Amino acid sequence: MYNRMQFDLITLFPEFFDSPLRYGVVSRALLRGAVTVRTHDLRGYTSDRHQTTDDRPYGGGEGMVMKIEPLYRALADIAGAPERTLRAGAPDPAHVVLLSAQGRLFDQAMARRLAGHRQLVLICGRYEGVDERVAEHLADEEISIGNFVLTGGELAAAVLLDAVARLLPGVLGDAQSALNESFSLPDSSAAAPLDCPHFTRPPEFNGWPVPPVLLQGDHQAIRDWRARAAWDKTRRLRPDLCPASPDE
Ligand code: 9D3
Repeated sequence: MYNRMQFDLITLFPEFFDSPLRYGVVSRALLRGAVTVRTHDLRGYTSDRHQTTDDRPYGGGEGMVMKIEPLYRALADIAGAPERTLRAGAPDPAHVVLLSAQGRLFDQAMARRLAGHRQLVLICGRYEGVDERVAEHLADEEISIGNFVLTGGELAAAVLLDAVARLLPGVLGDAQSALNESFSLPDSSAAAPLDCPHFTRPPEFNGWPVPPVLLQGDHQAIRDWRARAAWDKTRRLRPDLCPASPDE
């Protein structure tokens, strides 16, 4: 069968993930056993009466910082030796990701690499941040999903999980195979446009026509139109993905 993948989510809001896991391709992957997901309530790994998960920052300043001890205990429970250095010696170690606004930018190449692990542990931060010793000693890597400010790591973890799960063998049907698509080219530096625009019936709506070439059955003309339209739109909305024009 598939080499199924285990996700372990460490969070203060375990119920947060109920909805993202309930729909479409991801829910099917769960039903088919290609993916398993466990959520772990960080509060369950506190040891004080008040179940404290955060504390004031050393050196002063605004906001609270997520403490290392509950995260350490959660990792020990989920994946054995929490220290990255110790874990690295295990035969098939879990890969631990800290979601944080300071992390490396997530992209399709990272999703493909992460899909190669048997177990991914995702640490979702809250508050102003996470004690830096987590990134230094417990996590294998620190990932951000984009240059915008979220209120915590949960949404980012759900995004990462979605992007990775769909790449696992047997998750997508052949029809929507993840292989032949924009962003999953073997060499991301090779020039390639994003997907071309799509249309379906009716042929005209509200006075807005579908490009006539798509209705006429000339398959070479359709291929040519799609290639041009894909480049036109990519140039317009994603100039960062386009080869530099000769005059600049
Ligand atoms: C004073 C600066 N802080 C707030 C503006 C920094 C900050 C702290 C905590 C910014 C974001 C967060 C919470 N964000 C995440 O945990 C997070 C995140 C994100 O904010 N953007 C993109 N990816 C991610 S992954 C985790």
